[in-house]
Amino acid sequence: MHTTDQRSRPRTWRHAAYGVLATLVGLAAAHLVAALTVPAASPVLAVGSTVIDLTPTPLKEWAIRQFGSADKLVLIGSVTVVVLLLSAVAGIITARRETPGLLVVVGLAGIAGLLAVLRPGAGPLDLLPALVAAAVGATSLWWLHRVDDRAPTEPSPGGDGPTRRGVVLATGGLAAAAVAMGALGRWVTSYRLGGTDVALPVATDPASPFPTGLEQTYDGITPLRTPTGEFYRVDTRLTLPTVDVDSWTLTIDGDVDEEVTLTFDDLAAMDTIERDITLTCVSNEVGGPYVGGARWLGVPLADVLARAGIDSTRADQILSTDVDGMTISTPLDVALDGRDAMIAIGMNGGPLPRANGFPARMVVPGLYGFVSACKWITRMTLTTYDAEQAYWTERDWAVDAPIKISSRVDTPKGLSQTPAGTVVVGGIAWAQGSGIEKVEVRIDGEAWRPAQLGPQVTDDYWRQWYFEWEAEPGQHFIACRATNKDGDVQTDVRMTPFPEGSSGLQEISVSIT
Ligand SMILES: Nc1nc2c(c(=O)[nH]1)N[C@H]1C(S)=C(S)[C@@H](COP(=O)(O)O)O[C@H]1N2
Ligand SMILES: [Mo]
Repeated sequence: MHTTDQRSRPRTWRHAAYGVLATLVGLAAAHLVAALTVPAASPVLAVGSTVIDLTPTPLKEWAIRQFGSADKLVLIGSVTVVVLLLSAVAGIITARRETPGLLVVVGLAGIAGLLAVLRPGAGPLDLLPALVAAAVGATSLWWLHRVDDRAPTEPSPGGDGPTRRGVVLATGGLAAAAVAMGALGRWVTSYRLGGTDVALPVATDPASPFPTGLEQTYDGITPLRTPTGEFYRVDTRLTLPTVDVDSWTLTIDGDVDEEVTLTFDDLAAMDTIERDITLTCVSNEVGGPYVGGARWLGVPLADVLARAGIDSTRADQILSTDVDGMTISTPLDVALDGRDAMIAIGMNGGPLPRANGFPARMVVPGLYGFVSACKWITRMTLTTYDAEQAYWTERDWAVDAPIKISSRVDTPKGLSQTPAGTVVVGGIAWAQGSGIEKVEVRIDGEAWRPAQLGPQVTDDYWRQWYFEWEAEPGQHFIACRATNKDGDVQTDVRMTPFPEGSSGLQEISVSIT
């Protein structure tokens, strides 16, 4: 009795370990397959994000309070612990009755697969990683038991007879395979995502809940928030820089009390704000596409500059330099006038994409990007416009370039054909700093008529609008104009983008049939 007990306990532990190992191998294989197909369908991520979505808000808030930016890690970690416990049970069952034990592993993978295909926007391909997890996990467990069965029940005198060595080789080999596949999966994912894998802090000062945009109701209106991958990109580069975040730094020098250099972790540890801000390019023509709305996470610019001390500076310019030495100037007084200027490290809940400045960029609401939004920023030099000139200043562009009040017709498209009846004319308007008060529509040069406005996000954010037009057959002209909250009306005076931004009204022609 005594001897059986002593033998069966290690035996139980061993089989539990087989269950855990088999599941880890299955998960690693699935993660690798997901990395190559649909990263979000990786069982760990699919289950993890479902759990995060389903976590009641109070619990989520508690986790954020308790663990800060590690909250998601803790939630996913808890799920992993439960899964591994169940895998241990599967291992123990398999030792007694093979098929039911293996079915537990298949069942666990099945749940992950189900959650993966139930995620919004999922397709049949999202099932693949879970299938791989089931096949690899169950096969590994079955194989470990076969190898184990062949090992002697009593330890041989030397402790490692040939078949014991089989067990060691099998477990060691599978563990190594799991680590290798897991690492490869991570590498493939970060390679595909452009290596922008960083931990972001939870905003000290978060943005308000984001409202539902008009695009849900009216086809063709620009989405209230630009999807990250569709954000416009304007810069002087042919290829994107690959910045290693671990060695990246941001230096504040020039006319400061004391030059400082911050690492990404230094920045991320400071108080952060989260703000919805619409960026605009000075090169945007009337009606053009170089404008986008995003939720930015960053450190207030004033706090970053305060690290170096600028109380007694005589500078009037922040000269920002990017990883390759490209420079962008920003008027110091504008940047520090109380607006939400920041060094952004996050965009729409994730890190900055490489195209939009990973790992950090400047964002100054109300200024065109070319005098504010330095991407891949590495240095801010406090200096004067007399002493030093930035890239575009040397090319005679304006130095202080506030974004002009603008509006754009998104739908119907210019020169399109639309059947007569009620036609929804819709688009966006922006007047960063003041905010949009009114948008009006003019058909065929007649009186201006008010459009309906979409939800207000912030005064630094664009506003959607629409106008229901009873359209009669024929050729028609549609124009729009915006008014900001100070009562300033968008000008109809035509200006080219050079040197300080385009102006004028957009007027499109449509044919109603
Ligand atoms: N380093 C660097 N930053 C830059 C630029 C650039 O060429 N190089 N272009 C600027 C311009 S002109 C604009 S409009 C914005 C565009 O930002 P986005 O590409 O993220 O939309 O980035 C600004 N920041
Ligand atoms: Mo720009």
